[in-house]
Amino acid sequence: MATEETLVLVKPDGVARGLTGAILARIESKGYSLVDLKLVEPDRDLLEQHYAEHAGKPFYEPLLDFMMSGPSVAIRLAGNRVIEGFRSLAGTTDPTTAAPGTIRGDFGRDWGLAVQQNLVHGSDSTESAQRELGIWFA
Ligand code: IDP
Ligand code: MG
Repeated sequence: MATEETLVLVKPDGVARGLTGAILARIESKGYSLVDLKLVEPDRDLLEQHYAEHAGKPFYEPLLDFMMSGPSVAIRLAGNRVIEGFRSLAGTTDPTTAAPGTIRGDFGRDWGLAVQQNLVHGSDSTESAQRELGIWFA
């Protein structure tokens, strides 16, 4: 099987709370390879492409505002089965119920906002990974 790549983002809440290092440590400890990494302040156009599947949902506008509230760290991450492996490290979407031991479960909580601030993004399929890497690492 060819080595896979995924897009990981440390979202603005993770960067603002100083958790980038802790999150990168988990990724590196798991054994995945950092291929490229940069601090990005995405504009609305980039985020509309990235989150196209969520357009029209109640949390869509709050999500875009949140993602424009500060820089994110974008990571091109490689390894066999890294797409599902990073999603497993991240935990489920809602940080309140994400399993302890996961990034979202250990570092996240409900802040009473319209959008779940859940620290990280990870692509959910090979198609999404290729599409999203093209957007963030154009
Ligand atoms: P994922 O990041 O776990 O793949 P998605 O369903 O793709 O979750 O949603 C994208 C992002 O939108 C989530 O990470 C979260 O920040 C936000 N989000 C998703 N569902 C909700 C919701 O029901 N309420 C508030 N925010 C949400
Ligand atoms: Mg998703």
